[in-house]
Amino acid sequence: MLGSLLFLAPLVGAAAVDSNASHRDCPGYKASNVKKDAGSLTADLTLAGTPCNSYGEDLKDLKLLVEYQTDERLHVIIYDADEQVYQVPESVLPRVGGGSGSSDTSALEFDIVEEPFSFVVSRDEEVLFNTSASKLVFQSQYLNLRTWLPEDPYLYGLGEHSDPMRLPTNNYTRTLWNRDAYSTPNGTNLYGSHPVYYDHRGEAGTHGVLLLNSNGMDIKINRTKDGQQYLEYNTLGGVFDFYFFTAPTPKEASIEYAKVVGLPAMQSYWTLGLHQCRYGYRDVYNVAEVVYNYSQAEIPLETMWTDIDYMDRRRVFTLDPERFPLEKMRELVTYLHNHDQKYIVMVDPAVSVSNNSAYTSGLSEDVFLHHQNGSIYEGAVWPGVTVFPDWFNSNTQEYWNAQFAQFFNATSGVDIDGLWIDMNEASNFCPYPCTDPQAFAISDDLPPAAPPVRASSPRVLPGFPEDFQPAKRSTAKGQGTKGAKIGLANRNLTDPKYQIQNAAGVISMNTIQTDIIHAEEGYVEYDTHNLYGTMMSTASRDAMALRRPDVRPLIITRSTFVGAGSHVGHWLGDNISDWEHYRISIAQILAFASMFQIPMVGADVCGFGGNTTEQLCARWASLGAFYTFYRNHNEINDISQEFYVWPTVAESARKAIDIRYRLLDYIYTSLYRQSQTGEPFLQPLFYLYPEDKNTFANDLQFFFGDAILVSPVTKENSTSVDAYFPDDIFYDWYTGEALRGEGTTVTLKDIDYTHIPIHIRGGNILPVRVASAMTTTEVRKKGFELVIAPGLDGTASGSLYLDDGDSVEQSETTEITFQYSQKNCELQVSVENGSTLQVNMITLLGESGKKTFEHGFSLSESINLRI
Ligand code: MIG
Repeated sequence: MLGSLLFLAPLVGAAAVDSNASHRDCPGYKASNVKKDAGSLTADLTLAGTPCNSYGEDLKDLKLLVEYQTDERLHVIIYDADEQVYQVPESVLPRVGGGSGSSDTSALEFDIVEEPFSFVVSRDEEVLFNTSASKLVFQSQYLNLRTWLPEDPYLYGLGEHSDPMRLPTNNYTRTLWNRDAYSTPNGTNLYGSHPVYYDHRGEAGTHGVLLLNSNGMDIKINRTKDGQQYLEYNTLGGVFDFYFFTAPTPKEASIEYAKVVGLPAMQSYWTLGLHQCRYGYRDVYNVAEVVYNYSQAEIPLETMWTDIDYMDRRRVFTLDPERFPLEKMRELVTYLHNHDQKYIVMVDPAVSVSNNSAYTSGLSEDVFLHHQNGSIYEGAVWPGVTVFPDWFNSNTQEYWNAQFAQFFNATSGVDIDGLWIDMNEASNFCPYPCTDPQAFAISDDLPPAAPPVRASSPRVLPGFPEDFQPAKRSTAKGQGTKGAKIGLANRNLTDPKYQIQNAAGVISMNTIQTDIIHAEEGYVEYDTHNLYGTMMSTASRDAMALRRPDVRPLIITRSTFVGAGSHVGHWLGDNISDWEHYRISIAQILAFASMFQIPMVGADVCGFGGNTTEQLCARWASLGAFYTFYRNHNEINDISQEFYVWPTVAESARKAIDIRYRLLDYIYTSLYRQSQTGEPFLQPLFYLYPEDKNTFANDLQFFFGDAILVSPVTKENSTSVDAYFPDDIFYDWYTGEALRGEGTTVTLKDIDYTHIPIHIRGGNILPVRVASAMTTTEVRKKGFELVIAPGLDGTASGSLYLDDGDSVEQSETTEITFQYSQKNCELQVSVENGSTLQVNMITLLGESGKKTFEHGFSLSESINLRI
């Protein structure tokens, strides 16, 4: 198989370029013309000596702009005076203004040192960021900036990676360059780029630093020879576009981040149900059989998925006529819809050049990427030779819409309910320079392609001078245009001198060639590679929204960039069915959900690559029930791992789904809140106990909303877990038994393979459905049990948000808050607006066990109840 060959390829190119040697001799900059007013500061920066030109040419004239955007947020941008250097386009990440901040009232203070230029950001006299650690380097193909950090800091973020949640502080390099990263090895660059870190300083607060830059980069966290801690950016271009934000707690810091990158998209209620997928379902009957098996096993299945198997020789927007014929596909979808179930398929960005309408119409609309000589750029992916949509081309959205409208047509096509997009780093099997994709595709045994229809590219006239040759299609265009921020001209776009530690090798390796120039403005792939997946995400979301304008589209993407959560959700890609990946998935979902503001996230449950085991799959079935996005997915050629395959797995899944489904409204309410305010749903322990140092590096337990602590068993063959309980009161989900946390580790015992320890955190009131059901549609019809878990102070509170679960525009929503106080034994229910709430029972947890009041009542207005 082509895939496996590639994946075994040795990691090349983690070349040991010592970034510290050459550029330490660079002259740095001198600031002049410093102007301040209440809300901003500007200065000119001039190269302070002979250029060192270490990895490109030193730019002589820069500008500094500091904006006190709000009292919690500082924008600091260092850019070229000519504004030619590439900046992340506003169309991909709309910028926030501010205007309410001022240097007098700001929690953050900015101080400039003029020569050599450096700056300090501080909070209450405490230095947060101090760039005097080195002289600034701003070259045509290399930026370097180093900040001092306190000794052994608590740093988080900088995704996508599979390293511990708390980042290593010694000799750590986080490379960001989106990559098809089979097996998600730790220490390497993975599918997405999120150059934001959080620095948590306990009581003093938490701040975040976003470097809004999409160029390939190495971020290093290390110590100097004499032991001084630093963080250093080494990027292949772009500008220093920093957002510093601060808050008293990590949770509030995440909220501040959402203000910069956008609030996450709200998902429909059904998307929280169980999803089943695998690569390698051989035909539509096989898919139908899985749906049937789930119902026979009485394991609720909300959404069935199909991988690239459905395609005709793996060409997007086609159906395999024999194995997945249209008529049968439509029957399958109708069956699912009649049973309140959903269907999702995969779409890849690469379009096959074999004769098919997605290719021919894309050609005629000229939406594919071109080489600089005008010929269409070709790579090789699943269907053999492929071309790639250019998301910067303004025709591409319409092209994509049309493909979706036709292929996913409700009356004549495959009427999908959500979308899965893959391979959008973008992934290209054909190794750079990929001079003969056809030969590569054939040699690597890809499915035989029908004779390709080729784009006509301008024919070079041999022997004639350059100016006599046919016009090149994509000349440098916007490159080098003053004020355009599209990129400097005359850069080496495939082989820059500074080599980032891309685990795939050179930057063009197994992706779209980086010297490609995009349509219209003329952005180059070198600068915008990390945006490809996110641009495909928004284009796909818009195409899905056009098909069904009234409902929220679910899009799950593999590649992401800053701000992607406003449009899509993410799955963690090709993990392996082993315990290590099971464990690290927790750190990964926490980073995405809380720190990058992509709350709809999950790992392939039971593991993707390699054969899972009954025990691992049983444990993962229950851990996955506490991811936001809960999907079992498996690789082709691995043993089947649907939850019904083994008895203990089925049992574990049923039990965990029962809890998850009864909590659906709690989840939905929390996600709604995150979509409105940025307050994260999934959270690391330190988000809720920011002053308890024991929680700072804990990435094996987590909070599922504010009220539920999940403490999974993390080791093979173990039936116990050492779980940390902060100084607070917790109640066992199953028994109601109180556990007084004392800031110590408690060994929870006798946890069989079908069980996952869950505790309710004191101080919360949970609206729980009285029973689960086979679909989320049925769950929504059940009444509520209000579970009151008093905190140490004897009070508890909670909330419930209800709407129709699906519509973009809601006609009627209900918001209810609950308040309990032990002192007067009173539960207050405030119905802020909206419809009737059916309460069937109230459960009060306490030191002495649980009390249940079983009288049903319905509420349409606020009341006080004595209980
Ligand atoms: O090169 O579509 O991460 O979930 O099953 C592999 C086949 C392509 C990678 C995805 C995986 C999916 C697989 N895809």
